[in-house]
Amino acid sequence: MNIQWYPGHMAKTKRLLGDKLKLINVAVIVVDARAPLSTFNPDLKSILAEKACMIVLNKCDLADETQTKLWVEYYKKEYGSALAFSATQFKKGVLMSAINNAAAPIIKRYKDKGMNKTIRVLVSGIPNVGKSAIINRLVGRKGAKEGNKPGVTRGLQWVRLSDKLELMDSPGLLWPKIGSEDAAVKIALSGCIKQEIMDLGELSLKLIDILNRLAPDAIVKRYGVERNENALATLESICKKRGFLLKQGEYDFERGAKTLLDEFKGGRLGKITLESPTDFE
Ligand SMILES: Nc1nc2c(ncn2[C@@H]2O[C@H](COP(=O)(O)OP(=O)(O)OP(=O)(O)O)[C@@H](O)[C@H]2O)c(=O)[nH]1
Ligand SMILES: [Mg+2]
Repeated sequence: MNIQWYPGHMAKTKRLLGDKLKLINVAVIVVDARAPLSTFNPDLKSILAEKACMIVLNKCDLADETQTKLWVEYYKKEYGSALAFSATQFKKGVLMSAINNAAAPIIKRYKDKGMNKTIRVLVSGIPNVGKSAIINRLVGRKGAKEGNKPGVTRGLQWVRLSDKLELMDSPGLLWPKIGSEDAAVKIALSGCIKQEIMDLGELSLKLIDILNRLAPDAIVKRYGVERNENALATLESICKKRGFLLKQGEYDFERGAKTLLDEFKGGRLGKITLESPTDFE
């Protein structure tokens, strides 16, 4: 299953980010709370090695609460600062204070030197994790373009937050070769890879297998179908229940697959996290 996606604009963004790096004081790295490690871009670790970093597990409104807590602890140990957030459900307070905390020592250092400089905060991460939504939540207006598909933001963009702070929105960045298929599947299931390049039928069968393991009742509850270990049979039952039929009376698997994937991404199957820190021990 080929779900590698590294178009030219990502390579260009990586280059541009490298050029702008000396201007950045704080880096907010956004991951998807439903797959917090798989949606963390390892390239950013090296780019941002010397910066004050903070990991934001966004879309936590769609994730399992217990798992989110474990992941916040994991990232706190790893990077010092991490928090769960929802750009669509939370007020900006928790995130704002975390950014202010990260900025405070830098502001003080400038002040001690008699300088009154703007602190620049980069918001970075893979496509569609909610970077622009987070910026909009922080500034309280739609200063950055958002959209329910990956690859919306093109080019780096500064958005002023206050007289002291400036935020930089950046296009989602994947990396040239996603190591494991397991990670690629979770990235795809979180909506971070362009749909057009994927085999949605195959992806939906993988989702059914994962759900059978992690949340065995989710599909049964949502679609009123019988539990079945066979993914294809399950997809068929979903099509049957929803009346997804083609003219010749065959099942419209494509429509079934797309519906299942969209409803999972939209949180309609429940708050489900696809990986746990213990999976990686
Ligand atoms: N449920 C939920 N949806 C969110 C959250 N944050 C963002 N979204 C939605 O996720 C989609 C992507 O958000 P964007 O802010 O455009 O994501 P991005 O990371 O800037 O994406 P690119 O610019 O394409 O890299 C939009 O439809 C948002 O409304 C969240 O916390 N919870
Ligand atoms: Mg964006």
